[in-house]
Amino acid sequence: MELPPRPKLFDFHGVSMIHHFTDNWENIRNFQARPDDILIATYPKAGTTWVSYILDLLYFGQTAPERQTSLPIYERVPFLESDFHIIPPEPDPHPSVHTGTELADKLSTSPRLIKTHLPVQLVPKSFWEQNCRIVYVARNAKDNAVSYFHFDRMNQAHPEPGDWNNFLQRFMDGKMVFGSWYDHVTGWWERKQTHSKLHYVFYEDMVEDTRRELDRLCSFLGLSPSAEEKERVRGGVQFDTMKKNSMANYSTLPIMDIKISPFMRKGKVGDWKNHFTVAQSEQFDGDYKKKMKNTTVQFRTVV
Ligand code: PPS
Repeated sequence: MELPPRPKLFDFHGVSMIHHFTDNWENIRNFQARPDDILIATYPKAGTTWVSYILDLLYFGQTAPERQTSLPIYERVPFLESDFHIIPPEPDPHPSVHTGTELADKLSTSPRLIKTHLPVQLVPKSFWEQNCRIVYVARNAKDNAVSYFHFDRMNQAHPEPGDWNNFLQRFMDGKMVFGSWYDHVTGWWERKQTHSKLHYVFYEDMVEDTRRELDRLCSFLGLSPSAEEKERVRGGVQFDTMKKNSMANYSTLPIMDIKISPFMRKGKVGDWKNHFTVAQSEQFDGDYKKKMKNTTVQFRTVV
């Protein structure tokens, strides 16, 4: 398959974006959320797929086991702002196009699980009007940057990452697809203070104690699975299990070259130490303090 050229970043309402996530904007802006929809929101590479898989198993693991072998995660949990045709148009006179909004509209599950990387101010207003539950996952900036760097190497749909040093500078400048990490995690943190149905999860907490975070998630969602069921979910979402699972590891998307870097790459806290030089780390920390001085959100870079 011939791959399209790498896209360019541009400013979209003050956020760096690429056209794949803005071309369908009218439909995104006017998207009609339902009261029982669950929005999974993250900055890219913070643990979206992990939490998506957890929620999918919690809701549908027992009632629809065939999903587990036949439906990739990106079809179970539509990516709201994506206009990629992840399912190739059918060779018939009425080819189907599957943008994130179309996939979400076609979902027959209840609840619908929907993924977004949008910063809080760009989320379609119907999610707030319908008072939907939202799970926001945040990951420490250093590991998030490293994961994003490797993702941009393997994902033809994103701009070229360049070398690590330049990429890190761009990350600090907020010139990334979906904008500034700093604005994203703090914007959602502020919203949590007023939107009671927002559960803010840290990737580091999930790595440290998945059972505890599963319990917290269930309590937020109002679910009470049996102990066996919870263990089944926990087993299914362990890093090594998901890495081997072709329905979860994005090996079925041609736009991503998992030979360059796997989507399920390391799944660790602290891998940044293998990438940052001492000088880069010091510069990053100094800049971080300035950018994060007005927020109470705290991250851990080791567990
Ligand atoms: S995306 O493209 O934004 O949706 O990516 P996202 O799913 O948010 O993030 C991918 C990173 O999450 C790691 N991951 C996991 N870590 C631990 N356990 C499990 N089960 C798990 N599933 C996904 C994945 O490996 C990416 O992180 P890195 O550091 O690159 O390995």
